[in-house]
Parts: sequence; C-alpha cells; structure tokens
Amino acid sequence: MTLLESQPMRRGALIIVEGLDRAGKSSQCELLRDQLLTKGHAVEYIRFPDRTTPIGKLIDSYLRNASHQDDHSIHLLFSANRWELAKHIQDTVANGTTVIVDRYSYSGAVYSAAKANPTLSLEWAWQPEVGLPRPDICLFLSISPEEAAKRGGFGAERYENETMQSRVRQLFGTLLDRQRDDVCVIDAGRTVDEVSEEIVDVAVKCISRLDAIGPLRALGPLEITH
Ligand code: FDM
Ligand code: MG
Repeated sequence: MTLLESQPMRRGALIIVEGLDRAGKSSQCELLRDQLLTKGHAVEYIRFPDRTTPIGKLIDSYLRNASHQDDHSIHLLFSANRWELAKHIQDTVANGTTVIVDRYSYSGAVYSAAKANPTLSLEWAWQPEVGLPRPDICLFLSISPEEAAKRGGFGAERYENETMQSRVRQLFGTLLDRQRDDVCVIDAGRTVDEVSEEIVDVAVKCISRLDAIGPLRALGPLEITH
C-alpha cells in the first residue's frame, strides 16, 4: 500500500463568521486565517458579498446607494452571489483547504427580512439558501448595542442605521435559535486577542471533528419552531 492510499485526503472545514456590523468579523477572520496557516492548515478566506463579480457589482452599487432595487430582487442577487461561488467552495473544501467565510446565508436572510417588507419574511428569505454548502460551524460574534456604539458611528452604506441594526439583532436571534446545532455564539465585546483565542480554539476543534461529520453537507429548510 502506498502512502497516498493509506492516508486518504482529509477535507477542509467550512467555517462561517457572522454578526452585526462592528462586531469585528473581518479582523477576526483575518486573524483566524493567519493562526490556522501558522498551524499548518491550508486556508482560503472569502467575504460575502463578493463585490468583484458582475452580480457583486450590482450589489455594491445598491449598498453604496448608487442604485435602487426591489427588495426581493436584491435579496435574490445576494443569494445568487453565494451560488456563483458554491462549486468553488465545495471543490476547495474537498481538496483539503479550510474555507473561512465572512457573512453568509444568515446575513442574507436577516438583513432582507429586517426591512419589514410584508411579502419578504424570514422564511421567504431563507428559501433560496437551501442547498448551498452548509457550514461545519457558524461563529456568531455577539456584541451589545452599547459596545457597538462605543466602537464608533455608522458608515454611509445602506443598512448602516439604528433601525435596521436593531431589527437585524432581533432577527439574528430568531434565526440562530432555529439553526442551533451549527452555531457557536462568541462574546465579541472582549479584547481582540481574547476573542481571537476562543475563535481559533473552536475552529481547531471543528477541524478535528470533520471525520465524524463526514462530507460537506447542504443547508436545509428553516426549522419550524411554532
Ligand atoms: N448583506 C450581506 C445582505 O444584506 N445580504 C447578504 O446576503 C450579505 C452577505 O450587506 F449590511 C449586507 C450586510 C451589510 C452589507 O456587508 C455589506 P459588509 O460585511 O458590512 O461589507
Ligand atoms: Mg458593514
């Protein structure tokens, strides 16, 4: 038996980082990537929306308030922006690389549902996510409104206002409750190093559990809790 036959390739993990604006997602994703690389893991870091694709450019223009879109239409574009990378994520993970993703379906469903459009419920918003690669773990960076306020004012993009942010906070709670198995809530109100240490620890444990999880799974429909 050759070495290759005796040691089948282990897949990478799909690790999602979610949270409200100013929770420190992007900095923590970069720290996690660097730490995993140092530990010898192959890692790729992806952010959604991916503003570089043709669909991503439409999203970018919408977020900068440079264009208008119907709520359902922009919602489906955000989802399409994930679908256009789905195969790449599957292949990358299958080739042994861990993929860290900054925002995913949870942001997708929650931000759209937070608009309180009567024909755009959380359930409606989740539907186009069904079948996308399912995260092995979703790290939710939790931050209080007080701590968020301390971290400076809002930016100039769409959704960066108090009304949206408080609805987003509430809906994240609802959604994460329904996806409990895959979610790990991280107190992001601590120092960057403290938060990073916990995130790396959870990520490493997730990677070591991959054999038990088996192949990459697909996102299912929202669980009905009422
Ligand atoms: N956002 C992000 C959505 O509304 N739907 C989505 O599917 C995703 C991935 O886009 F306000 C929102 C969340 C945020 C904005 O994200 C841009 P960043 O991470 O703040 O750049
Ligand atoms: Mg932002």
